[in-house]
This record gives sequence, C-alpha cells and structure tokens, in this order.
Amino acid sequence: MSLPLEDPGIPLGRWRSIIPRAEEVLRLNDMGGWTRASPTLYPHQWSWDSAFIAIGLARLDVRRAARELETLFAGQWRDGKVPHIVFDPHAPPGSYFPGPEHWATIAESPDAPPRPTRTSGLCQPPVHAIAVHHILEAARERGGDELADVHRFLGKMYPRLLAWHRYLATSRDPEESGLVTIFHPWESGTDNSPRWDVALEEVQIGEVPHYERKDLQHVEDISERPTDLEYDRYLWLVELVKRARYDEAEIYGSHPFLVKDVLASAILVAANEALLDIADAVDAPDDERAEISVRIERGRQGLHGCWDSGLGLCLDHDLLRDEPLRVRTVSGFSPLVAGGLKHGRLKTLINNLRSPEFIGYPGLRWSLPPSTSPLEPRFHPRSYWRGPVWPVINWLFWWSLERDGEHEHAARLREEALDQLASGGLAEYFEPLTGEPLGSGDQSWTAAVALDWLARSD
Ligand code: 9WN
Repeated sequence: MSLPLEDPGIPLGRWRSIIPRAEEVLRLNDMGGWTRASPTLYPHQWSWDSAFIAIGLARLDVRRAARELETLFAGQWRDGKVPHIVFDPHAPPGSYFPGPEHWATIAESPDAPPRPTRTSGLCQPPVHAIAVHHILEAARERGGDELADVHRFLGKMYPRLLAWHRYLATSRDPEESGLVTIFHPWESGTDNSPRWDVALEEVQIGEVPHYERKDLQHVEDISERPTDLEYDRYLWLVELVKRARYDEAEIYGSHPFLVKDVLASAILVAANEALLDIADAVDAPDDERAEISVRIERGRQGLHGCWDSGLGLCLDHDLLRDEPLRVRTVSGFSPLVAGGLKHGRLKTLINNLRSPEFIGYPGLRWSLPPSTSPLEPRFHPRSYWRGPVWPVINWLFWWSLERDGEHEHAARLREEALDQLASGGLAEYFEPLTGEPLGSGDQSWTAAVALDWLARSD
C-alpha cells in the first residue's frame, strides 16, 4: 500500500516526508482487517476513528479501506447501534480501561450484537457513511475490479448504514427534533470538552465500583487527560447505562445526562447526504431515499434551532434542564459540517472561525482552530478537548468548506494543518500556542487524514 507519489498533479513540496510516516503509522497499527486507534493508549477499534482511518486507507487500498468498516460493523447491535469500541480479544489484558470485561453485561441485552459481544455499549459520531462515500469515489477513480468489489461492499454496507442512521433518528431522537441525544461525553468523541461541564456537574455520582485508570500511564503529563473527578462521572454514567441493561427507552426515562449533541447531529446530516448517494449507487427503493431526505432536512432545521446569534455559534442543548450549553468550542461550527447553509450564515461561521475567538487568536503557533476558544475561562491549552488542536476536526472543517465551494478558506486550513503535522508528527492533538504534539503519538486517524490531504491536488 502506498500513495501514488508519481502523480505529477500533486505538488507535495514541504509535506513529502509526511507520506512515508503516515503509511508507516497505519501499517504499525494494522491488526489485520482493522486498525487500532494508537499503539498503546487505544489498542482497540474505535468507531469514528475507524471511519476517518478508512478515508485515509481509501487513498492507499480501497479493499483494505472497505474491510476496516466491515470489521467495525460486525460489532453492530441488533437495534442498529454501532458501538464506540469493538474490542480486540488479543490485546494485552488490562491494557485499556474500561475494557471488554467492564462491558460484559451487554450479553444480557436483547439489542446486543448476535456474535461475540466484545463491544462497548455506547456509540460515537456517525462518520461512517461519509467514509463509505470516500471509498466509492476512490474506487471510481480506479475503476476495474476494484470498483466491482466496492459495489459489492456497498450492497452489504447500505442496509447497515441505514439501520445505524435509523437508530440515531429514533432511539436517540424520540422527539423528532433532528438532533442526536447522547448519554455520555464519550459518545460525543470530544470527551472532556467544556461543552459538557454544566450538564456533568449536575450528575450526582453514586457508588462506582473501584477502578484503575490506564490512560495516565501513556502520556507524559497527566494534565493532558481528563481529571479523576471527570473519570468518576464517566464511570458512574456507564454504571447507569449498564444497570438499565442498555435499554434505550429506560435510559431515556431516567438518565441524569441527556444532551442534544450538535456536532454528532451535523455529522449525521452530512452522513445522510452521503447515504443518499450510496442509495443511488445500490438502486435503493424510493421510500428509503425519501426517508433519508426527510432526515437531512430535519437535521438542518434542528441545528438552525440551536443557533445562538449573540455568539454566532450553534450550541448543544441540555434536555433535562431545557437550556443551551453556552460555551465557545469547535462544535459551534457544526452547521458548517451539516452544509446546505444560506450564504449569510456560512459567511458568519467562516468569519467567526477566523476571528480572534478561534483561528485568529493572537499567538497561536498555527492558524488552526483550538478545540475550545482561548477566550473561554475553561480553556486549557494542554488538556485534551479543552484547548488543543485536533487534526481530525481540521479535516472535517476543511472537507466541509471544500464541499461548499469555499476553496480558499479550505486551502489555508489544509496548508496550516499539514505544516503542523510536518513539524510535530502524527500526534493525537497539539498544544495550540506552542505547537507541541500531545497525547498519543502515531495516532491512526491523524495519519489517515494526512494521507487524504496529501492525495488532493490544490
Ligand atoms: C474514550 C480513540 C478515542 C477517540 C475519542 C477520544 C478518545 C477515549 C478515551 O480516544 O476517547 O472513547 O479513552 O479517552 O476522545 O474521540 O475516538 O482515539
């Protein structure tokens, strides 16, 4: 597997050295048909990581990219849920907490996947249909046997993706608001973001069985990871989900953390757009296409309802207290990801993204969006989702801007993001002021988005 470097249409310049490194990272983390998120900190298959990884792999080998998602979806639950982790039975025991033993009770759930139930019971943002669409586009460029194989793959994936999106539109949106409800910050993929602080602080922690964190062993500075208090809350919420035997309706009726997540909702809109194209490719029935179209519209309306004109951002909504979670984070730009915006709203979002509240903040090492605005009192430049720059978020914004014809803004984001990776390596996240690489090194999804960027001519 390697990127076709000889392509004269792709001026790689100062980024050329990233390619062999990124390929090496994906090889190092390739477990045979699936990719671990990183070598030590995350030794299993994570849901939205896998989708981004498949986008990068599609640039190297479309069949391997397809396999990545087939493996993940082998863990899909009967109700359509795609679990946030599919565990590797061969990973060293105790290498990640909470590992498979912590979730073993899912076997009791009627919704659990039919085969070995070595999955978590939560989910993550639905990037998967976007990834499948990338695989289709890459296969179309190649043609021949690869395209034929990818068409067979689409035939298998389409119903699974439809079931996944239906699950999110029903179990996670009984209100039909167009917005996805999450039960746990882990479901957002932006775990300790201050987006969740107010809602989490209301959670009264009950008796959490004794546990030992493993994540702190894999970072140099523990301030890069969530605090112990945050972990207690995370574990308590998992405990409650387990006590409800993963029964979604029961959780919905009693859980102390129920939040409409605008980023997951926006990703679902973009994923439904991708699914509509996939539906065309597999000649899906008209009623299914209509169903998907309704969801796209409803999702955009839902996001529109979360707009805060004072901040010029879109806000998550705490269902239990029926109030918006007013904090400036990258999720505020979710409408950009959902697309279909009127010109004025698109310009407002781009201006805000480039303003001193995010990319234009004085003194940033690279002109890239910090996960939390440095103007927020809860900003922390080293702590995970409370400030650091995340390459996958840069990729999502770049892709959205490209899709909507904002090529100049997209190109600037891509250039800065690649400069950051060329200088700091393929880290999980970066200190926004110094550019220091943080978290796990050799992070698979960082390598994957780099490969996708480098396969594009500009
Ligand atoms: C919990 C794997 C995952 C990412 C998440 C990121 C982090 C896990 C953790 O790592 O979350 O799911 O243990 O902190 O926040 O986005 O999918 O890379």
